[in-house]
Amino acid sequence: MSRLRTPIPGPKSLELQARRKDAVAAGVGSTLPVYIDSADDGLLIDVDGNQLIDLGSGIAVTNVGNPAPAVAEAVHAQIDRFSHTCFMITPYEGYLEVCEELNAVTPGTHEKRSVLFNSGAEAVENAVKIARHVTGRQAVVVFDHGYHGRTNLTMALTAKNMPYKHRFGPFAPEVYRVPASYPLHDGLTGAEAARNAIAAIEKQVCADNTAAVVIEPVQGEGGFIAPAPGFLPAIADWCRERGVLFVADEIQTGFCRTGSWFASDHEGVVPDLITTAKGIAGGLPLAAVTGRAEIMDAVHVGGLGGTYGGNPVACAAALGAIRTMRERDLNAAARRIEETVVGRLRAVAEKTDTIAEIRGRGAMLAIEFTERTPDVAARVAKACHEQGVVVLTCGTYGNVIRLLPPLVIPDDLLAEGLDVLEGALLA
Ligand code: PLZ
Repeated sequence: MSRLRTPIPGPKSLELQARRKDAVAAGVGSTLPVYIDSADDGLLIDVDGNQLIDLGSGIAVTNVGNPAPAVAEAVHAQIDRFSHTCFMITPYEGYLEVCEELNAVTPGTHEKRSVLFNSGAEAVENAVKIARHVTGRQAVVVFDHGYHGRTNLTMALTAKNMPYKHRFGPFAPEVYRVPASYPLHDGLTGAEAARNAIAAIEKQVCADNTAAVVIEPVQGEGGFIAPAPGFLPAIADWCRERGVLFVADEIQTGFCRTGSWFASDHEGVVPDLITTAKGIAGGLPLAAVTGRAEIMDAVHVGGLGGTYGGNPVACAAALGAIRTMRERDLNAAARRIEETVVGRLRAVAEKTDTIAEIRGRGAMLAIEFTERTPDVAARVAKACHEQGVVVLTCGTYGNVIRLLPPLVIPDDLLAEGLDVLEGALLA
């Protein structure tokens, strides 16, 4: 393929990979140890001059492109003015503007407030802090296949042991896990799956002890699992009736990824609190909790914060990213990507019995293989990587290939990436 100049990884990447072993802790992995030198909307260019087609967006981060002109411009302008003051010491307008945008674009027209952090895990931790504080209850309910981060509390919220939790315990208490809706595996309607989840909550904890239900509206790391229609609204209704806060973790699904601003929008679900990160700032570290004003304002002054939360450069990047989402109508772009990819992959699935399902929403799409072991997904991913196409795997059973292209990916580049994937699937 003309985009590749060397085998993958190339000689310079191999050199860096050897150097890395003596410098970087072994516990942090890399899906594809190809060292990146620059990027160009949908392409990652490595140190050997190879052009890789990016169908991962750095795990749903560079939704607006990489580098996105509006993000780069805003970052340059801000870093020349000031890099940091600490919002808790002397505030600045950019933080306010990001909160105003978040309050406007997140589901629901009620009055909202936001608070900014650095990473998704930190946002989830803080959503739980706020929920416990305002309800005076301690229990947090999460779901099978859920993923919420790698800090101590969020490891407890995360379902999968390996690699996230293995030998990292003890974990935070008062976390209860209940069945999710996984249509391919459980064959249940949304209402049936919700009844099971609610019955489990009532048996194991009871609403009176429950501060929050924390849920990804489309589960990400767990396998790109969209719940059966009706599941999310039924859980949200139960929460509302019982005074339990419904917390949507939209860290992977947010900011146009699923073809609407947030995945909760697809079923008209209005969360009490919503956590965001990843796509919010076009690659700079920023995260947020947004929620009902009366909940968010219930916490005492000084109870929320952090040195870098809402860093001015990250805020400038977020404003550039959100402007790009509006100007380029990236919700529509995500829906077009869905049409293209699903159409092509469903045709491929007809030709092989290794594929159990093609699914997803917008540009958050997945192939689940029939075998509930990682073998086929790993083989397909490896074949794609060797041909310069970055795809990721996921799933409780590791048997899912996920696609998260930047929403601005040119049509011909997406088609080229899919050609390679199709070849790998049918090999
Ligand atoms: N909630 C729904 O998807 C991050 C992490 C992959 P941080 N997902 C990718 C890995 O192996 O670490 C994520 C998410 C959802 C929370 C998080 C955590 O966000 O910014 O990685 O802390």
